[in-house]
Amino acid sequence: MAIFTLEKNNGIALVTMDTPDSPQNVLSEASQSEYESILADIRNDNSLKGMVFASGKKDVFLAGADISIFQTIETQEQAYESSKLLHGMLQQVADLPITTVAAINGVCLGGGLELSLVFDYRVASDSKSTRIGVPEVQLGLLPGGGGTTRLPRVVPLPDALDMMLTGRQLSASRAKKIGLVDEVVASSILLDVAHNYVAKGKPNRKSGFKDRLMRMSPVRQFVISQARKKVMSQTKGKYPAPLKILDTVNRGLAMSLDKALDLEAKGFGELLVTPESKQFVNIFFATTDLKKDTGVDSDATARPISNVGVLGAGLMGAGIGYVTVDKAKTTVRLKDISVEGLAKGMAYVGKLVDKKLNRRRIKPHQHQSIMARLTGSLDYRGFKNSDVVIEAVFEDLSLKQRMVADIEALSGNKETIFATNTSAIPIDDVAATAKHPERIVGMHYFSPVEKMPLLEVISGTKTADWVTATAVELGKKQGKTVIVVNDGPGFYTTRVLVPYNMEAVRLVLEGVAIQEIDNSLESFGMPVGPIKLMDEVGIDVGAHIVVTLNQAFGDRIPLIDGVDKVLADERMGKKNGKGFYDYSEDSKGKRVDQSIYSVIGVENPGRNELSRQVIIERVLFSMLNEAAYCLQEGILRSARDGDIGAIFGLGFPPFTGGPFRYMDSLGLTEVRAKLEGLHAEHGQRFKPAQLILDLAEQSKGFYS
Ligand code: 3H9
Repeated sequence: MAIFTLEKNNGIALVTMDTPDSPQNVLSEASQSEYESILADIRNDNSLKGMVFASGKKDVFLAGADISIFQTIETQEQAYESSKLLHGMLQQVADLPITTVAAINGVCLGGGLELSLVFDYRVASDSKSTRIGVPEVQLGLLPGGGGTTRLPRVVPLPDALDMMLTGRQLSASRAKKIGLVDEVVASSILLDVAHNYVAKGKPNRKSGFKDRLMRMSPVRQFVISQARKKVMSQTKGKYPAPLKILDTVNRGLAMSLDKALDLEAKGFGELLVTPESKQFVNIFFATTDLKKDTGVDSDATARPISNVGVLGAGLMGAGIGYVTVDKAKTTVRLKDISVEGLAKGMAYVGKLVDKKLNRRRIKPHQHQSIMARLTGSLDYRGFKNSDVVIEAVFEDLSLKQRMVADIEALSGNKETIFATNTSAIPIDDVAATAKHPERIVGMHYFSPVEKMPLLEVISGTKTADWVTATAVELGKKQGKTVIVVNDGPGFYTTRVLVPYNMEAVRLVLEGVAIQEIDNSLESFGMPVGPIKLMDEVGIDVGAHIVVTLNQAFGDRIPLIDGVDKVLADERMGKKNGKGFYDYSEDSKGKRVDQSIYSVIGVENPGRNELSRQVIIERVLFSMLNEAAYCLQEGILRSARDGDIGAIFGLGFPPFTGGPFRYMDSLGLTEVRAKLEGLHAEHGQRFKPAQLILDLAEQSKGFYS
């Protein structure tokens, strides 16, 4: 079956792209020859006065170039050629003497937008699925199908840069506002309107004075340098793609279109072979895989969910409530023990929905229906019909167990799932007193829930597969990337964080300056350093988990007396304004609180001037080794889940591909040697996971 169909009517050619047996349209080798023969047909038909290009798919216009091809490209030259090839294909439309119109309905990304840029007109549907953007930067690439060249010639430079540097996807109305599309219409009339555009003939697009000024050297240089500053502060120069985009746009705007396209192809070639881009592509396919993963190995499926109960209206509970009413579009009953707590939680949800309205992401009637899905209560009224109840209360085992009993008593014959949102309490412990332990599951959300992309679902020893699958499905509907892990102290994300944080505290006790430790890990690519992170998460929370892990793993995760001293000084971190950092008005957490050193008995802080390399190795390898233990013990189902969990849950630098991909890139022999060295010098806590030793022995990696 063909990818493209061509119909001619009244002098207008309608080209429809509809890749058979695929949910997506992508530009691939398979589509190239068909595309060229259709264009040759159009070119040679003198009776035609126009061409309309549309998609036959309901929610997709064109998702860009086929990303899987990038995995087969080995050299810069091959990548350069693939960009040139696409340029050539698109130029054939640009060169047509007839009027051309792209009718955009559904996602129009990367090469999809680049294709539409060579058309005389772009008309888009107002459908929610119409999202227009150049997400190449998220693959460590630049838009190599004419994006860096044509986009800043079509829309104002700051808008073009914003799109290219963030990969932001615009709604049709936003695209219209910046001049990226000519008109936005209902999808039912999209094709008719597109056909009408042919009568307008070729447009005479002269850019306005402001746009021309923007492209002139001094103004352009200023805009670019401001953007570069922002990129550097956000990425610390760790990501080659945004910097290459800026350089290519800057130089390209001073060139003819042809020369600029060639420069773009060179930049694309350089980026595609970087290790960073390879890892981003791996992440793309890992997250795509996870979208299809039910989370269980059996063929158990998720049950439908209409009502969700949330226990506890604090920041966590309210956040869970919000993503459930907004994204999952499911009714939520939110319960708290105090009127104030409940009111605060409901207001929190309200504020987030208001924000969407104010930003015109939703219409007033949608605001109303989202809010109508949320009700609150101080008792269990309304919980009887819950399909899933998620508790988001304190980390207190007996409180959680009491809630399980309450819900079991209420639900009668209904098989209500009880999901516990805990970061470390084993699910089997919560289920220990339950009548139906098979209906207990862990759903570990990250704070703030509305922003953090990960959900770690924890399957207890007795959790039924349908329960795990339902929790996974609910998480996906809430917009989360979901990994499923097996039960154990700290599960996966918390467990790997503990040795990482503790090693950092140990360095402080050895006299290394706190700021230097945090700077070192940030220079590796972590979003915040480990000590700062402890302040953010709550030192009390961290300290509690260390004890749990120490009980489970003994010498491998030893206790540190420094943490007790911090707590004894009533320092819980950011939440009570006292921690390792100074939260006074003039510092606001930016500076280390120097008094912390005497609290933990460190004299002459900073006396130990370890190199960044040594600091990074000690702290990082604590995490890497623990991640390997989690895979070895079956806490993790796969290295893929470990990578995605660490990147989306802990901010592990995405350009490394995650802890497992990173270890693979170092080579397991190297990882083993490092760990053995650390083990010999610092003792049991660096004892290498057997899995690392085995893989190194077999000259294998986690993925190979
Ligand atoms: C580019 O265009 C470079 C040019 O500038 C220059 C070139 C020289 N390629 O995510 P889903 C597959 S770079 C290959 O579950 P959704 C996906 O793997 C490209 N495959 O659906 C999956 O396959 P499978 C710039 C792709 O509805 C299936 O489609 N474009 C591509 O949740 C369903 O995907 C992008 O970065 C692709 N381009 O989300 C867009 N796109 O079923 C990347 C999708 O076998 N794509 N697939 O596992 C996306 O963001 C989302 O997939 C999309 C749909 C929003 C389109």
